[in-house]
Amino acid sequence: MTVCIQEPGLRDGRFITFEGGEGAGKSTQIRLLAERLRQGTPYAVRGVVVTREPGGTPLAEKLRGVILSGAARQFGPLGEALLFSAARIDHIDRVIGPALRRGAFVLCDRFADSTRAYQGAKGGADPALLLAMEKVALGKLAPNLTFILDLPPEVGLERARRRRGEGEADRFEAEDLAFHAQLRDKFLEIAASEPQRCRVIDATLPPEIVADAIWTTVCEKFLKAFTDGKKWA
Ligand code: T5A
Repeated sequence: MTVCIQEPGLRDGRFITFEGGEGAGKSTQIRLLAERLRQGTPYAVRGVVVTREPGGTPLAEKLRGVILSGAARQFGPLGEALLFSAARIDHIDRVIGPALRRGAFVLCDRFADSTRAYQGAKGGADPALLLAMEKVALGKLAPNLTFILDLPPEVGLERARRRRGEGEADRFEAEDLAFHAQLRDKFLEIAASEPQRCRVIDATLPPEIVADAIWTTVCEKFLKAFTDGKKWA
């Protein structure tokens, strides 16, 4: 199963994850970045794969349904973390690993940092156990870049509430404000502890401004040689 980012076949692929609290704008930003990457960068040819967690494969999407319905809540945070990890292993095996080997750009809506933050929040699962589980699930795979879309939890929850209208809050949206405030702290802690990998983006700004900040970082990190030789709109 283990995917090794140092394998020659994986060298050209790029794995970018988007993290943050509820309603932070991850899906919106992934859509905008994918559009830009598909418009004439080398990745228009190599492929831009948009995917999400929990989910991304038929089996992982089934687990998503179970987890977000709240049916697995009785297992506790560690049990839920095991389910997220099982879904992640399938996702890496069937979608992320093969796409990176093809040299594609993989944009993933949430990944392992969400397990660290959500299942570790508010006296949840032991962080050391979560990290051990992460090592088992990921092997040597790690995102090349992680955007942490940061905003006050009240703002994100209100966006999520407005979007779902009359629909019910899911398993995690329904947690109290203290839980969501801890999530924000945990994501910022992860960013501070891994500054090479993580970029914190102010997600309260309008979507186009957030998209420009993300694009600038992606160009600097991955498209420098290409942008230097070409004029970009
Ligand atoms: N989870 C997940 C775990 O507990 N552990 C794990 O290991 C993993 C992988 C997934 C849930 O599972 C949990 C975390 C989550 O609770 P989900 O439905 O995928 O559930 O939930 P989210 O990932 O939180 O996705 P959302 O769809 O709620 O939020 P997004 O994708 O961050 O936000 P987006 O782009 O859909 O935007 C939300 C609304 O805000 C507007 C959009 O138009 C939309 O209406 N918006 C903005 N408004 C103003 N300014 C901006 N800059 C805006 N950007 C977007």
